[in-house]
Amino acid sequence: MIRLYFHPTPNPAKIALFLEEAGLPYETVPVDTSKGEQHLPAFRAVNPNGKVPAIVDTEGLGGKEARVFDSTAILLYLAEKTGKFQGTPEDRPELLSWLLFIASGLGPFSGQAVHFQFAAPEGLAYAVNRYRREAERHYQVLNDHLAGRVFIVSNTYTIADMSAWGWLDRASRVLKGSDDPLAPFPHLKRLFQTVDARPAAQRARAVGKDHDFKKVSDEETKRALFPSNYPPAA
Ligand SMILES: N[C@@H](CCC(=O)N[C@@H](CS)C(=O)NCC(=O)O)C(=O)O
Repeated sequence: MIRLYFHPTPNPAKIALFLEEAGLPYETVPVDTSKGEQHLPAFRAVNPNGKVPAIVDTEGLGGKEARVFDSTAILLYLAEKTGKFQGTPEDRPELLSWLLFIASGLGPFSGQAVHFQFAAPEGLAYAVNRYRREAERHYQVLNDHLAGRVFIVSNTYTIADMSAWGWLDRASRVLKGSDDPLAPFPHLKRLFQTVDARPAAQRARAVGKDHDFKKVSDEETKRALFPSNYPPAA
């Protein structure tokens, strides 16, 4: 059994997608990051970095319980465990390259673009411009790679596509104000639509719907999500 520590945000969504695609039995454990539940000691024992997603696999290697945190680590772990969605051994260099491109570039720049347009104080035009442009630049790199391809790696559906789907789903927030944010990136848009049309993607979207996650963004939320903006408690 796998326990998925979850909040309805892009990085956990990737793991929900994998679990639904692979048909692995799992239990969802809600972590309401707007209430600060990511900082509770019980969750920190699963992810010392205090972010979702994380998983506990009660039947890890040799039957030993294993925790895994960070969406890319989890995708690689689950792909290795199941032998699914990782392409062939020859695909490994491309798979790792694109996974890390998303993990260290497309994802974080998208996240910062959202932060500076929706959460930061107004008037930080330099930051908004920088993160939007960097998100767009990463979109362009992946878009160019996808010309003439169906999927990111070797025309096979892999964890790299799942990883991209999690963040491309938020393109309208990354490129705030655009009605069709992926239109300038037609190959990327096609990839997103191909993954999004899969039945497992629809099931992944339903994960956590039965939980009443906090929706309002108040002082508690800001302190929970951006603790480094506040001086440490005396
Ligand atoms: N590199 C991490 C990033 C995880 C991350 O930033 N998760 C967000 C949700 S998408 C989160 O937990 N935010 C709450 C917080 O930062 O306190 C991954 O890919 O899993």
